[in-house]
Amino acid sequence: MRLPISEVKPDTGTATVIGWIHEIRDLGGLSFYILRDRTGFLQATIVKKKAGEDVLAAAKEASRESVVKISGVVKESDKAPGGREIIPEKFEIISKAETPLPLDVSEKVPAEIDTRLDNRYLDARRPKVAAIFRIRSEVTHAISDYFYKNGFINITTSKIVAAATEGGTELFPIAYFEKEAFLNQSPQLYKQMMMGAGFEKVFEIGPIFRAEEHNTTKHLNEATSIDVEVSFADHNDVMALLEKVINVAYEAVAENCQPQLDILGTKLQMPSKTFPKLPYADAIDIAAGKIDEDIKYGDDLSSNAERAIGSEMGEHYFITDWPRSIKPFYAMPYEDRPDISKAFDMMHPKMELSSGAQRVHQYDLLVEQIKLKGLNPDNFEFYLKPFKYGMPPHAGWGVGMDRLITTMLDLPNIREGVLFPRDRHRVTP
Ligand code: AMO
Repeated sequence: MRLPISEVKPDTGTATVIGWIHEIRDLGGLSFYILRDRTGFLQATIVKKKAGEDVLAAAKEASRESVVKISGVVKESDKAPGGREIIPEKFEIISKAETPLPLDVSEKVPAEIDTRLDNRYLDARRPKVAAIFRIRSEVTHAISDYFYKNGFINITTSKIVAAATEGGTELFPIAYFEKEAFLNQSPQLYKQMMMGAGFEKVFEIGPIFRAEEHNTTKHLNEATSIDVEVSFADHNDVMALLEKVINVAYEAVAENCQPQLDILGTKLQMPSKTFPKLPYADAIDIAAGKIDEDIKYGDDLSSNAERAIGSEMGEHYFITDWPRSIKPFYAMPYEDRPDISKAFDMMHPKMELSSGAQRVHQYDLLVEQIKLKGLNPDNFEFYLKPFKYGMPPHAGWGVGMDRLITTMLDLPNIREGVLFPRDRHRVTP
């Protein structure tokens, strides 16, 4: 029976392990094969004078990153990883790796991000890379778990759609028989329709597609969004939910991923329980005072402006009370200040993590706002119809999962936390 490497202990008889050869060191009469699986490292020590012919022949043939099966007695050894070593009685090559390797898994030779992404299967054998994805899995689990425990229904909405939600310029058109169709930018309209269906609290963790042309360290053309929508809630209610969800994610990683944080050398900066709320007008003032850019009320915030405000705030924070003119048609205006919407962004000091709002639930106002954006309400018929037949007040948000991981682990590039990133130049692997 194969033992995971972390479970290999000295003085428990003969053990069998299967793993990749991480490193080979040949010292003449003695050679060391460091085996690796996802649980850790194990040294196989071969004393050439004592080893059997078969073991010596297989060991000689084995190359780095080959998958091998080794059986033998495990002994204590203070110099070996984990304080033990295996003395092979059987040594079998299960899958031999060609040489040279496209990438050095043992990290002695650093590789460019493009080489790493081209060979992601090899790159992900590196403990640091594997640690990021183990943490991402934990975040997905913890957030989903929180939603399930709090009465949310997990929904899956279509990614092939006929209309834009977040503005028409960033859509990927697709060939869809005789019809015009696109990849969805956001589950926005669908999660709102499920409020019309009476589902009350929904969430979806899934892909969003944005045909953004810029190539940056925080934009992808395919991202993962954590979306929620809640009925009988306003913008303040869902901001409180968002604070909770971010805290849940960090707490789960702190509790369950310390070994991975150690591998990465990362110390988590735990977020506050509640985040300060900065009105948009004040955010503009801060940015205007700090950066050398012509910036005025009504402008969207550039990356420079976001960073300037972020360094002033120094922690997660909300930007609230956005001008209606720069937020999507579905954001609810204040009753007494119709030019300002009940929309918010949630920011990490380094970048935006989320947008959300209380939504318009009145049919006439929604049609008016669609028109104000220069869009044609006829294209939104499927979405508008539920608003005619009993739509509860509702609010929600979307968090970029990839950005959440990037900022949590202080990664230099969003691509580090995405298995197979899609950007302007990359559609493979
Ligand atoms: P928004 O367009 O702000 O809002 O997107 C929500 C969050 O998704 C992430 N995100 C991206 N991450 C990486 N690359 C991209 N190209 C990219 N685009 C977006 C960001 C962003 O904050 N429907 C609304 C949400 C809502 O109101 O519920 C929406 O899509 O972290």
